[in-house]
Amino acid sequence: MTLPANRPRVGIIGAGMSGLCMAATLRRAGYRDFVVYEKASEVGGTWRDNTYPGLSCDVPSRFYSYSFAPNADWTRNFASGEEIERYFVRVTDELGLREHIRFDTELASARWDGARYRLRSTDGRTDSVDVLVSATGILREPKLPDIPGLDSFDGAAFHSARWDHSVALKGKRVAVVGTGSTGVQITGALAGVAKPLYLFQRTAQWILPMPRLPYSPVSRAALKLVPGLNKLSYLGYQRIMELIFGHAVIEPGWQRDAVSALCRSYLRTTVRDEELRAKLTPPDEPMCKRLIMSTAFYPAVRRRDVQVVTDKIVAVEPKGVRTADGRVREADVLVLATGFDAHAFLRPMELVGEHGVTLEQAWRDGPRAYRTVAVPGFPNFFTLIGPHSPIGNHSLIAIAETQANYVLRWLDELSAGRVRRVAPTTEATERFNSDLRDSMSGTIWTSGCDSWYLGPDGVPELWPWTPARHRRMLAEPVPTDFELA
Ligand code: NA7
Repeated sequence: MTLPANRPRVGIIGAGMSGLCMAATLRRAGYRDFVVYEKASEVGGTWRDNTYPGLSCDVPSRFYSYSFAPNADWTRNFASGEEIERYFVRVTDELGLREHIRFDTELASARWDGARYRLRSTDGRTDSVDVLVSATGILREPKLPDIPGLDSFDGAAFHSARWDHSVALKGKRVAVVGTGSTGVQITGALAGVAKPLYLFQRTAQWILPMPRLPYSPVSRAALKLVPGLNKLSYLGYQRIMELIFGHAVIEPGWQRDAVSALCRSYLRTTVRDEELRAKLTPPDEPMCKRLIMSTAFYPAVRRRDVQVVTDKIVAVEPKGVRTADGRVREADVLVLATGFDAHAFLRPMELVGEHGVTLEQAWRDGPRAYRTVAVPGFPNFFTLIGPHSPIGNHSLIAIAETQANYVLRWLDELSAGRVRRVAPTTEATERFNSDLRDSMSGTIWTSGCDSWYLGPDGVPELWPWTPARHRRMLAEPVPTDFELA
């Protein structure tokens, strides 16, 4: 029986990079009945929340853009956080997405009632949708370190994703905890501003020298004049990223050797002081943790007014940070660049699927999705940048686009009335996850290090194949992998 054509009403959770991607994909395909629920009062997600000094993206800007919304105006090869946030605001307005966004609306729950999802926001408002798309991002929930005495600090203390811009930094004693991408960028920006700057490093990180270079007005004008150049540049960067990093992280080969050699020689040639170099030499392989790109960090930590502290932090005290050697580094400002809970997914929101089973229950043993985009037992529910998406040093925008287009394929099926309810089978999901696990062993992430890439069971929650394989896998839905009604 063919059901009457009926465009489903779609709910999207989050107006960050991937939520906007889904919204734009729907609008471009002619869908109008969709709502984006956004807990804040502006778009941008992690790019709205993170405003720390030195913030920039580690994916080239011409590739870290929606393919359908090229930006000839990028001012640098690696755009600053502020510029990226402006880009998302502009795309939102230019593509007419703002009218679909319900700002200041945090969803508390979504419950499948057998036909639709009943939604409730934290302030008690209700709504219902036929299809629900989670676009809640991965770097959303700041992770505070478990350091005794954190609350006792007399000065200003904040997480890097909640930067307090009212706090003056010039000439102040600043302590930064954490040497991930964030701590490294902050150090590069605050060296010479803070006096002194203490960088508390638990584990050294490999750094790839990637200079941030401005684009000339001429090249920007050329890209505006000839839009094809923008496309060419996008494709060029995509090819390079996929050829180098796409392979380096998943299998041994010249790409891995080249990145590794470059990181090692950069450290050797840039940090001549042996004691400092020993401190900065990571115990693991380059790319085991997410690779950091910077040319500002090593020059920063070579300064006399910047100190890399490797003694274990034992407590924060009113005057500063105490380390295991008994020393207290006194500070006026304490910055916690300690990362995010990358496994929060929709939490704290509650999602209830068939038979009253919550996503929390379904994911008791760790997040498992069908091909990164759907979950058995949760009909008409899709995830963007969900579990095992190919996020390792790749453009998340490109990944989100692939996934949004996949969701669109199912929406078209629903619209045409060919199906009303779509959920992947447990069997297909398990098969996919078992293949994933079997393929993890050659990846660099299993070479022995701790990072936000690893799940609670120590298995990387990443994609062990090439980004191209992800695109191919999601190019067409496989109906036999689904329970359709
Ligand atoms: P990351 O990459 O998770 O880095 C967090 C850093 O904080 C890392 O150096 C941690 O050391 C350190 N950390 C965490 N807890 C503690 C405690 N208790 N004591 C000392 N040091 C601690 O987060 P970022 O914000 O830098 O980057 C996240 C992503 O954003 C990044 O990968 C890019 O994709 C953009 P550890 O290495 O665990 O020893």
